[in-house]
Amino acid sequence: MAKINANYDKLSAGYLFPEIAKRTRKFQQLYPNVRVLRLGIGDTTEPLPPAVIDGLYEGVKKLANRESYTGYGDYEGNLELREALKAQYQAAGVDLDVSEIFVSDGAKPDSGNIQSVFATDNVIAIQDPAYPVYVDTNVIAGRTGLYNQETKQYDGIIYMPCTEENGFFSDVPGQKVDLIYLCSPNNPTGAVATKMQLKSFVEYARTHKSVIIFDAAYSDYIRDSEIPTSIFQVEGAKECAIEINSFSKSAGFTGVRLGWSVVPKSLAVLDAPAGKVNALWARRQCTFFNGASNVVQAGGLAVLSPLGRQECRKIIDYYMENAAIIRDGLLALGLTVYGGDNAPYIWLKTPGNISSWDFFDKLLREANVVGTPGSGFGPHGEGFFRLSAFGHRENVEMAVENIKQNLRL
Ligand code: PGU
Repeated sequence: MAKINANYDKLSAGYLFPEIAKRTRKFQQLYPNVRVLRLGIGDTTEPLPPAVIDGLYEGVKKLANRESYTGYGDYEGNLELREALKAQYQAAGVDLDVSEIFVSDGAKPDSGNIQSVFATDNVIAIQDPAYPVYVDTNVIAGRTGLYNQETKQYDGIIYMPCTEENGFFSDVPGQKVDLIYLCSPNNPTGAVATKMQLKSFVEYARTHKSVIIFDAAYSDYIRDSEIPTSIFQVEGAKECAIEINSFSKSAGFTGVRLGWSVVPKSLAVLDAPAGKVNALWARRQCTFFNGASNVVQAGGLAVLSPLGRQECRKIIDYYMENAAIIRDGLLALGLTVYGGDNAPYIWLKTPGNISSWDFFDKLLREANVVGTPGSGFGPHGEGFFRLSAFGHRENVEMAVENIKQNLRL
């Protein structure tokens, strides 16, 4: 008789964003005439710029005749695209070989799948709060114990609390761990890691032969030139880190789907020669994944062209102006607000210490604005709330106005 993977039953709740969508639908059914303003999921809303559309068309046109038609591509991604990514890293002071770059269909699949090349008895450390994929995929893989209803933590995971006191970036773990998930600019807190902070993690990882999985999906939102856009800007990181990134937030590819991971050949792990993790990721990808869409990769190449970059930058600036509008509006109300400087997320403290989900209901009811409860990202997210800056300007402005006028504080 077939048995299910019982680890799924350990998951404490449904995936966060469908849960929010469900509650929003229910509200909308009750109040069909209310205009609900969505600042919940971090999903881009602006159309793709002309250079990128042209790139995608080029990809389509190549499929229209025999000479330029291509079917399955390289599992690791189109070489030209990997060369362009390599050049982008080079401009940021990071030298990579193209064989260290793996193109994928996004940072979510990569950040969820990467754990599969590591042993199940590795101890993992995760920022708390964090993008839920890191915890959930490790639960499903059997790398944790049960969910503890009291602590709201899974047994076996080392949580690194990200709090107001530490500026939402914790110190290195107090004990030895094997895999460390870091995200900067951070989802959900909007905090960024300084070079010194990343250096301390790189030193920790090299000492303990741990591997850092660094999610840089929002790197293009960094405004402060002192903040690293890649962990590989820290010396020694190529011996201890994997980096994951995406075209979703930098180029509006949330629905188009394209991302990449960097698995350095020099990554050192216990009992395996240098190059082993790179080889395992290549093996994993060519077994489970048939390469990113050729049309989409042509679009990705256009994103990385000088014109594409320029056009995408304008859209990022637009979202960052949204972030400033949200932040300033909430500050004017006297709320405690973080993030929004180097990230498209605003992280606010719920007024009157009410729970994150109570604030979700209150904000929806009183201001008709949908956001994301901080507790959905981990126990230290309780009492906080995330607002996304990825909306259309008029919706963002209306949301802030509604909050100002109608939220009862
Ligand atoms: N990594 C981080 C840190 C993210 O916040 C997100 C998206 C991704 C990866 C996904 O990148 P893709 O390249 O598009 O796969 N976070 C959004 C969307 C929610 C979701 O389920 O991915 C958010 O609102 O947190």
